[in-house]
Amino acid sequence: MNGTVRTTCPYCGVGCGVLAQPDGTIKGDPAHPANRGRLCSKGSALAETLDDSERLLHPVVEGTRASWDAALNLVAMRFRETIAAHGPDSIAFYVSGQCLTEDYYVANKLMKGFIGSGNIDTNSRLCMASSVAGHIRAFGADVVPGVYEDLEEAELVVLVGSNLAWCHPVLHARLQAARSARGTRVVVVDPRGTATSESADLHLAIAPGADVALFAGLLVHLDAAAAIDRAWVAAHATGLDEALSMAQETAPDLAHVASVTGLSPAEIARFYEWFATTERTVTVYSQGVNQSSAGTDKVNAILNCHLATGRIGRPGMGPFSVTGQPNAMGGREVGGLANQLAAHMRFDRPGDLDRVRRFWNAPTLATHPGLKAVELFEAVREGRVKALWIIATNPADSMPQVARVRRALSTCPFVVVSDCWPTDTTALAHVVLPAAGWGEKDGTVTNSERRISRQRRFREPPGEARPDWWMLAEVARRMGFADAFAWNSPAAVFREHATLSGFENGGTRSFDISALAASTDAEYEALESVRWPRPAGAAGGDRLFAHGNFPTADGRARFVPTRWRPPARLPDATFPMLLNTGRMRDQWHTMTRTGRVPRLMTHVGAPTAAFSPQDAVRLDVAEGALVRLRSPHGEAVLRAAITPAQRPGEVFVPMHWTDTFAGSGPVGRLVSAATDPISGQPELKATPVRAEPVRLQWRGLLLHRRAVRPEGVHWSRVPVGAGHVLELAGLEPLPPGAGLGELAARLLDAPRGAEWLELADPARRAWRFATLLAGRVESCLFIVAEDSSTGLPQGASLAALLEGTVAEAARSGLLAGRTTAAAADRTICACFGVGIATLRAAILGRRLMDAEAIGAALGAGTNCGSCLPEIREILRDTRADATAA
Ligand SMILES: Nc1nc2c(c(=O)[nH]1)N[C@H]1C(S)=C(S)[C@@H](COP(=O)(O)OP(=O)(O)OC[C@H]3O[C@@H](n4cnc5c(=O)[nH]c(N)nc54)[C@H](O)[C@@H]3O)O[C@H]1N2
Ligand SMILES: Nc1nc2c(c(=O)[nH]1)N[C@H]1C(S)=C(S)[C@@H](COP(=O)(O)OP(=O)(O)OC[C@H]3O[C@@H](n4cnc5c(=O)[nH]c(N)nc54)[C@H](O)[C@@H]3O)O[C@H]1N2
Ligand code: SF4
Ligand SMILES: [Mo]
Repeated sequence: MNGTVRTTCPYCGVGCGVLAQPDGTIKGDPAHPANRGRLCSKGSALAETLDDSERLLHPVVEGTRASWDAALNLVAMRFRETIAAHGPDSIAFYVSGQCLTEDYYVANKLMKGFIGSGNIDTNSRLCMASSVAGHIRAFGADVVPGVYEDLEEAELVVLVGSNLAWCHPVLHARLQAARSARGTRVVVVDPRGTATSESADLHLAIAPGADVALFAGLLVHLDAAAAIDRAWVAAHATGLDEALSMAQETAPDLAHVASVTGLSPAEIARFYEWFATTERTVTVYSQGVNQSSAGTDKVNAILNCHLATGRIGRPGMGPFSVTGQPNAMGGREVGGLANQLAAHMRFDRPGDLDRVRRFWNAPTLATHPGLKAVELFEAVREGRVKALWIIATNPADSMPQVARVRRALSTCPFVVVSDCWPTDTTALAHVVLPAAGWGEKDGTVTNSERRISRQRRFREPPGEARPDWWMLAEVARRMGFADAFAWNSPAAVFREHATLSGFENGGTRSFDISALAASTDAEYEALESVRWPRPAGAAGGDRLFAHGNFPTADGRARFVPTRWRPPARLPDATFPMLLNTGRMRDQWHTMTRTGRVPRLMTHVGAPTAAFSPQDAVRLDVAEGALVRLRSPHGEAVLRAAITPAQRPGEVFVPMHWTDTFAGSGPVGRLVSAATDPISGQPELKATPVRAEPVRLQWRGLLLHRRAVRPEGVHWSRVPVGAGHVLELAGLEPLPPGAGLGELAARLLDAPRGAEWLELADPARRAWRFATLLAGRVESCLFIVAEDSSTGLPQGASLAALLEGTVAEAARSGLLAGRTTAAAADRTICACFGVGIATLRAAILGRRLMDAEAIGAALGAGTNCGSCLPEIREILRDTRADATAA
């Protein structure tokens, strides 16, 4: 397509504007208010994800390619039959915060309005549900009152359960820029030390799950310090007394809060004092708050403190739930959660059901909420739900207790999955529908600050891939609902969605974008990003609630009494440690896109289990050693990473790796499915586990053209130029004699007729193998026994072996020589591709004294800045080494 196309990043909820340029490159949109030209490492690498080689290209039914017509007819027929035999609640959709608003609107309308069940839930249940529930309890609606500028205008920013530097990097960069300009104080509340806490003024390494106690204690302190804004509260809120007396019960004094949170009274007092005395305070919170069996109470404990001080909706102050996915917010607007209706209307509010029914002309509107994600997959497993459509999410990896979820999927009579790539979920589907992905479809997304931006198409979808809204509407038509699903473009869907938001609204619902309801196709195409609310005929898009006007019956906000309780499952003698899970800087969820980009795999290339040094000693594991983690739900073998950033008794494993990328599989194998009683959000950050060392017998490195998944060894893989490099770790002793050749043959998995090269060095307990086809390397294997006196080559240095052909004469050298190539340079700054060795050399060689000097010399850290904490650490270590030498 011609010209530069303005679109929006498909990853996190910051919602950065992106320019797709005609030469195929991607850069930040300087005119977009969310990022003003900046992008993080993931956004900067978007062009590298636009590779069609592994995409799903055609509908597939029971493993066989099918036409769209046949596949859609089958889906519609099976749904109709299932409804006829078992009723509407025997069908469910499981969708995603990565659907565009238009996709989401159509899915919700089909399920709630026309199939007539509430059974549509979304991966936002694992992500934002506690914030949604907390907002509704306090404000009467799911509204984030603040805007991004607040982080720049604040004097104190409190980050609770948020690793902003890695998970919302561009927003973090905006905060850091404001800090250098005006000295904003930053407090981080997180059990772990993170890239975010590294630069904070105060890091409260709180005991897992203790946030309610911390914020209840803060409410008590605000009262004692006379920091409560009594006039504002009297005018705009109710329930302070009840909330305060519950707070006094659950967090009576500093000593008590200290004992529950594991923090010192002095650090708690410092935080309380800063909060009480700083009017311009923003509290940002994310998954450390939401993904908890007390998630909703954590949210309300925070909101209580902002309501008490009247610090809401004014510049530089407010509670700020930052959304994870690019369209987490949009999904909440259309009613994508099982307990919402549509356009912020509710099952439990008089009049809403009738209103939606009339607007949609829906014969069989659902009258009660449907199943929430964890319950939903349980219902599938128990056979109550008999047909399921999964769209833009990978629950076989991302749900807790994934073994149960996979069992549910494999026993469900009819599973449809729409995705762009093959995943562990598509592997369990009866019908796989190829979805058009980012850059291939049109629609809108809403970011954390309620800003609606266009995603625009700039390339052709590969094969027969089609947008999700189209598939849904086609199935609806084939089920007999043609009139209600007659749109011919996403613009038409958007107009209906915008119209519904204003329908009989009259100021009762905050979510109102009726000003956009009459957008022509051309206006939709050109739509500049806008923040809601945008009611027809009125200004909008500002902060909300500064002057009350909450969307409750009496216009007042509610304080919610919250009592601290520990995580649902606590460590015991069998499972003595607590497993925490979360994100890494350069990976996105189950890695279907970022795991295919070599440079995004160089920051962290394999999953690890992070332990405190104390636990490492207790467990007798060294850095890089193998450990087995067990929970009541499953087990996994991982490499240990030892870091003082971990609290003793806790272990952290990233959520990203799946069976596609590592032998350990998804951490969801271990994670428990205990949920918050109000939001239904699972406790993904606190599962009791047991860790034990695993003796390593041999180590290996496998270079392969194909994405093989070896069995019987521990492995993880990274993509390199024309293939993959796998790190192997053998848990069984190396077999003697011919057994070793058999092991090698199994791992090398060579095509028929391949040439076999072998170089054994039994004295040093090292072996090398290669297979070639027509002079081209197919696979190489390097094995050293644990007691070997030699090492393995660097994985990255092997990539070149897959390029070109190897001449006859050079074949012996293939195994002997090339393997000692330069050590791989672990990437620190992904934006400019600067590695640790380059940084160290420059720090010493050019006498660079601070991060600014490094930025000026190498560019490193000057784009998104999310590597700055690591650059500062490397600077400190390198200079310390130099001084010591
Ligand atoms: N690089 C990257 N960025 C992403 C994503 C990604 O996959 N990769 N995903 C996006 C999505 S969907 C989401 S939801 C966001 C998530 O963004 P974040 O919520 O910032 O990310 P997490 O790493 O899941 O969790 C944040 C922190 O919560 C802490 N935590 C654990 N238990 C507790 C507790 O009891 N109390 C407190 N206070 N903290 C606790 C963890 O130690 C962790 O550091 O990131 C978005 N951005
Ligand atoms: N243990 C643990 N588990 C977690 C979390 C955690 O912190 N710890 N975090 C939870 C959270 S907050 C989240 S948000 C979830 C995320 O979990 P998932 O939603 O399962 O993760 P993704 O890998 O983002 O899956 C999105 C899928 O949609 C596909 N896709 C991309 N674009 C499109 C499109 O346009 N159409 C279609 N049809 N498909 C598309 C991708 O290829 C991918 O397979 O994980 C949750 N699970
Ligand atoms: S911060 Fe990074 S991942 Fe998030 S929207 Fe911006 S570029 Fe995309
Ligand atoms: Mo999320």
